[in-house]
Amino acid sequence: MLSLRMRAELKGQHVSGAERLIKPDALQKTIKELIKRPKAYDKMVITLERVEEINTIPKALTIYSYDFKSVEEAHNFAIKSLLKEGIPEDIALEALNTLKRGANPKGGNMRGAVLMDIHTGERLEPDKERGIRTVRVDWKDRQEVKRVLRERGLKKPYLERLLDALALATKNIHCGVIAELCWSDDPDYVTGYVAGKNLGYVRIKPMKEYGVPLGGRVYFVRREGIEKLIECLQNRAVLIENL
Ligand code: PML
Repeated sequence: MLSLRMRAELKGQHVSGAERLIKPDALQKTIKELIKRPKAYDKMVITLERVEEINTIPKALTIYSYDFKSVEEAHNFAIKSLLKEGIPEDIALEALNTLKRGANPKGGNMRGAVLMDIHTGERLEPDKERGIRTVRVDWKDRQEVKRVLRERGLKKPYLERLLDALALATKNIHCGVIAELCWSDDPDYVTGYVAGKNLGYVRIKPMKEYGVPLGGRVYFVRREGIEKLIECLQNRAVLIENL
């Protein structure tokens, strides 16, 4: 199999990224698809790697969706949900505030995720500007999963986004992340989610106001075994079989 990754920047800021795990004969078609994804960019990096060993996850996290009238209500719901997964309220609040102000200490977004200690709220990612990127994850049969989601009433262009985020969150929990908080850095996209083994994949709207370019991911983790967790997130290749 091949891991094909695309990331695009505009004026030094990350604007788009995607990954596919594919058979070599799907390479050209998939490159064409990925390079069309960013709306505007001045730099694009395509990475192609051969992957020898693939693990499979039989079932993705279950999807739930909730809409709220305001960001404040949505955030309160996110905090309550995270509490069910054992994340203390003050740590969940710290995570929300981190994404609100921009997780990169130099300003703006990070390319990867924040790793937040569930007990202390301390940030544990070794590089605080880059963060940790979950890569090497995809659907075994992307077209079939898309078809099923369409049947459930989910429409383009959000489908691809949901597909990618759900695959990523499923791998994160599989690797040992306790829970995740995310919303997009796309100013036109205000749906975010919290995820966890018990919670499933809980889509929440609106996690920010329209027009805000700040977003990202916080992974709630235990300090013990952090090296093994990072190794899994960054290196283990995983295909998800079903919704
Ligand atoms: C992103 O754009 O990277 C994050 C998308 C989060 C929500 C995806 C969804 O479920 O609609």
